[in-house]
Amino acid sequence: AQVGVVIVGAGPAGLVLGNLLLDRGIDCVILERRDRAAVEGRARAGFLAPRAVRILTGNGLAAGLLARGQTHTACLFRSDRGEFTLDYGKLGPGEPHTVYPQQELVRDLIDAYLRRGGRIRFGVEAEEITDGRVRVRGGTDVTGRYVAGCDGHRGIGRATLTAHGTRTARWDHGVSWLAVLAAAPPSLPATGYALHERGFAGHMARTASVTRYYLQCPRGTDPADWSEDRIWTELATRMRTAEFGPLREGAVLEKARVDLRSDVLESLGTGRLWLAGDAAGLISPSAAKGANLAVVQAESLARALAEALAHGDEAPLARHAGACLPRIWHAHEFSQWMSTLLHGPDGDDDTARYGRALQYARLESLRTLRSHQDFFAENYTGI
Ligand code: RFL
Repeated sequence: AQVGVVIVGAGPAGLVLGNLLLDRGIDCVILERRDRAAVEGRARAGFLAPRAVRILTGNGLAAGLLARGQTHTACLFRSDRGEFTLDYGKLGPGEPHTVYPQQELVRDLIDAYLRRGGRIRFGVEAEEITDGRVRVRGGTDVTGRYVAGCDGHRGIGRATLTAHGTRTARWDHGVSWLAVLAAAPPSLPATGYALHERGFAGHMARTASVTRYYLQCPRGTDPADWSEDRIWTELATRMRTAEFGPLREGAVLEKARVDLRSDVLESLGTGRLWLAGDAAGLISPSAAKGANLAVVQAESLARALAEALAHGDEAPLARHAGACLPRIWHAHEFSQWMSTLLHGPDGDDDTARYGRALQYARLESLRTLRSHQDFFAENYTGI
């Protein structure tokens, strides 16, 4: 039997979409390649923007994050010129982030979806999407009036659209980060961005006992080459602990290399296949927008699919794409801005010196000019 919407992927995008479709009385099924424990254990994002929090709250999906999430309103920048804190919660629109680990959000969204009577099939991999039909590896096809590709950047949703001619706009930031998850309480009361001649280092809270750190590293770096000792020594150097005080160290729970790349599809879907989240575009993690864009797009797609199904008319989906793409590009523009603030060019030729001097000029504007601080706050917390 045909369902209203087959959702491929149980990440933040697919799960928000599934919950919102059920609330609108639309029959759907989620197909997820991994098992439930793997999906619920995958630590990635942590910073939720006010708009994403409002969407989750407004749809009854925020009990966990409101109870256990932490409010963050400040970030600090360190360099060889000293340190300053930006209270972004008091600048621009004056809004905070809510820090809540992505895997906990995913857990909450799965619980909520099942409580609403939703169907989700774990360990089921979509292999091919043709019109509304999803071919499943080793199983029976699942057919929907629509298919929502929420299966991330390497998923079949994106591959299907691009195979049919949808083009991509792409940028390689040319840098990588070693993303470290440490069993250690945060070392700073704020998100920390350290500029250093050895490369960027970042500090982001997750919970009272877990902190994420980032170390800029060369492309091709093998995380296995980074022992705990080497990680903490390098973090101490780049975060200038000799000057500003020690980090609170702990066991390294995970280390992975993230190559900073961004891309956006020129269209979010066509006909019966529509994408949301990382499937529709990858955004470099420099401004922590990925999970937020996933939530915002899923909410918009849910409304559009509901209208399209009610009226048998695809115009709402075109309007959804028309409204979302400029938002996605706005987030990319700020992420790009952040990336050039955090990463100076390598080398010591004229061009590298020019790039690094601009990086410091940008940092100085952020330290001293209220207009730049307001710009930062508005874009840092905005979607
Ligand atoms: P996800 O979360 O990748 O979920 C896609 C799901 O689809 C499944 N799947 C399939 N299922 C069935 N059949 C197939 N053929 C399938 N192919 C794939 C996968 O198993 C998976 O469960 O995508 P979604 O929902 O679009 O969500 C996107 C976010 O996960 C992502 O943008 C963020 O995690 C990015 N990100 C951050 N975003 C933020 O907003 N704030 C942050 O602080 C932040 N920090 C981060 C991040 C990403 C990171 N990594 C690992 C790249 C930190 C890191 C280190």
